[in-house]
Amino acid sequence: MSNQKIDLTRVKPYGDTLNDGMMQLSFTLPIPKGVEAEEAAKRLAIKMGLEEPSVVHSQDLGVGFTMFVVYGKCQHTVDYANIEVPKVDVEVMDKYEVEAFIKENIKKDVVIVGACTGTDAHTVGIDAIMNMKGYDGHYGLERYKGVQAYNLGSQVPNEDLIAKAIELDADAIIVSQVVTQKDVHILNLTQLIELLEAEGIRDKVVLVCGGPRISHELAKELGYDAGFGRGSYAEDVASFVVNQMVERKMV
Ligand code: B12
Repeated sequence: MSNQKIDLTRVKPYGDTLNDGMMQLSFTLPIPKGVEAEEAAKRLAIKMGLEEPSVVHSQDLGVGFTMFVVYGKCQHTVDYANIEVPKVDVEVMDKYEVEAFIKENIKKDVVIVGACTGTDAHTVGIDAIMNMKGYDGHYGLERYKGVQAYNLGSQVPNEDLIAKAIELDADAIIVSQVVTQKDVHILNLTQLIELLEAEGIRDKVVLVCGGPRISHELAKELGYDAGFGRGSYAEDVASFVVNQMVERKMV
């Protein structure tokens, strides 16, 4: 494999040999487990563009539903060479570099207020970014010298988040949205922007959102300064906030 040149304009899945197209997928159908169910799964895989599909596992889910794992050959390729994805444009500093940056360039504590808003009850994402112990070996904002981090928790109405930000004279508001069913995240995030504009403080804060299905592109479209997705850490958002404060002369 290593001797073969990879054409980045036409990449396809790899199983045993380069470009063999082998891939695996799993899904559930609302039908009872059996040979007919496996045949249905195979036919569906063919319609999805897989050649020579085989059902390598099927599991009765107990209520007339069956989960399948199917292996097959993908016929399609993708042009990787010409993909451009909008990304947060900042050099990420580690915790200590952020602390030094604040001391040198901002010369006051940076106040960051965060919450998971609306009906969304998922606290783990915002805790990962803000809480003292952080996430995956990366300390959260509460641990940063020169940062005053206020984590309001989950199911926080946008009005309460704004009221707290005004009370604390926050430099940044950071919002977590994990549930995206029926586009509830779009509604929540849009409402926050509208309320901030109505209060006349949208431009006075660095406004950031994050969550597993949030992209920088979506965040910008909605009127946020940046968006952070899966695998983000406190230093990513901290680096962005402090740089923005300096760029926008908020210090
Ligand atoms: C734990 C969990 C719960 C717990 C939450 C407990 C708690 N205290 O948080 C409970 C059981 C309460 C729960 C409830 C529900 N859940 Co739930 N839950 C999960 C689960 C298994 C893990 C989420 C998690 O903790 N991830 C770990 C954290 C660290 O990851 P993260 O959130 O992505 O955060 C990272 C990044 O996204 C980013 N980030 C996140 N926020 C922010 C914010 C900022 C500012 C920044 C910079 C970065 C950032 O940084 C973090 C660290 O890298 C997921 C499935 C999954 N495996 O993801 C489903 C999941 C999120 N839940 C789901 C659903 C549907 C629900 C319910 C609606 C179920 C129901 N029908 O009742 C309810 C909703 C309740 C509500 N009102 O919100 C769906 C959402 C589907 C969708 N597309 O919207 C998921 C994806 C499960 C699924 N596959 O269906 N859930």
